[in-house]
Amino acid sequence: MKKAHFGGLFFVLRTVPGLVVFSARRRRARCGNRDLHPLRTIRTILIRFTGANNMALAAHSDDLLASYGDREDAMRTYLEAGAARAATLGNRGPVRYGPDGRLAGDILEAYWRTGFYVFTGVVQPAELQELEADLNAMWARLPVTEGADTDASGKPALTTENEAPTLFWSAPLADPFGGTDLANGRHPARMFEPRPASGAPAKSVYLILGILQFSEACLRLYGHPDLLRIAAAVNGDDFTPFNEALFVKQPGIGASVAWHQDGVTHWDSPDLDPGTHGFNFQVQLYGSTAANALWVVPGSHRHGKLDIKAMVERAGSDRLPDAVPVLCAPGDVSICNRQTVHGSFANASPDARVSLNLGFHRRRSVLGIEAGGVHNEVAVYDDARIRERTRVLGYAINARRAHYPHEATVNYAPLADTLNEYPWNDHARSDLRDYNTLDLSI
Ligand SMILES: O=C(O)CCC(=O)C(=O)O
Repeated sequence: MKKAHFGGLFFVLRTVPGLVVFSARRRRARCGNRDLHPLRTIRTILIRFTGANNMALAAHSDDLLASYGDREDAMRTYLEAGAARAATLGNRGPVRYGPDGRLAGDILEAYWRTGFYVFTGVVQPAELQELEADLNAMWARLPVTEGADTDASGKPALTTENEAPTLFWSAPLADPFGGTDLANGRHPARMFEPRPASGAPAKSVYLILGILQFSEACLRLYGHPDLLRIAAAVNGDDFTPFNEALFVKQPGIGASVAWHQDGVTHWDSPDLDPGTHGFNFQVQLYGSTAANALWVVPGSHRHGKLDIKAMVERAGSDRLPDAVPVLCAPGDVSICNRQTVHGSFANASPDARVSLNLGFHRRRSVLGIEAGGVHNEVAVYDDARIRERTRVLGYAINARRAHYPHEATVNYAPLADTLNEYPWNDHARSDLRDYNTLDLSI
């Protein structure tokens, strides 16, 4: 562990050899107060992706930092204040279990109080390296431009055979959803779009759905015993899948995700409670900083559907006053309640964020519900549909067991008697194609 002191705040950064090395350059002496800005002081000196979209861009020049224009000072103050508020919430630490083997009660209390929790050090460096290698290989196979059939090397691109929606593209530092009717209009206010550096690609991928079909390392993480135990503690032993996605916030390019609440179906239900629309894990490959993190308004999951447009208008900008960044080191895993008001700013910083989202629901929130339309077709989520979608978790658990035969295993109750029906083999690999058409999206 290494402690670095940035602009009056302590950030605890773990350094994973060969993956990511952070260095802090305190340039206040040279440049005065401007250097308090995390966008200026945190420098990623080794993040190397290769491939068609050039994930690293290697473009962490000061050009990026001019892009906030006259908002730069306000943004700097906001990022620092948000990180300081996050440090007071008491909702981070290693995964702990009680004597009964269930997730520790104080962790659950902190999650239900704030709407999110950061589990530190869940994914070990060796597994992170496998994840990075897989994602590098996948990234090199993306279509060379939006709609192209081939990757940068002229071979058929990763997604040419897919019918389900997979790749989401954005102009650099843009807000593709904010203020539009997309996704049921759930991103009602547009985020500030900083000016990208010259030379940024016209468009690049920032979100990949159905990610488990493209990466066995991601699939294996889906069956991680700690993740399954946390999901059982939050959503009950009979929890169900929701969807899985990869958010990529490339330095100087990554799109914003405008403030939103995720749920669709149950907002007007008399039975609505803070857990009704489930939660998402985010597994962090490179960690996150105030400048590139997911931000959450703590406690907002307890107040039903909120008027986000009015919140932004009251704030006078997209800098919601109470929001905090979900700060992570590489290998940390956060859970975020889908009913919280959450979002992320365009990544004008020099640091990449690569987050694997794994979403889960309570079975009773999903069973018998007619839903869909955001991630896939509208359908009734009956028992057969839930079982079919859950097979992906069966593959994940078996793929993980085969890869890590000495790891303690965990029982996922709904597959307790049928897990061996989902062996991880070539049939399973092809069965995953377009599995996300069956996502359980509520
Ligand atoms: O990671 C991000 O920037 C956005 C994530 C998000 O909106 C979500 O998990 O629902």
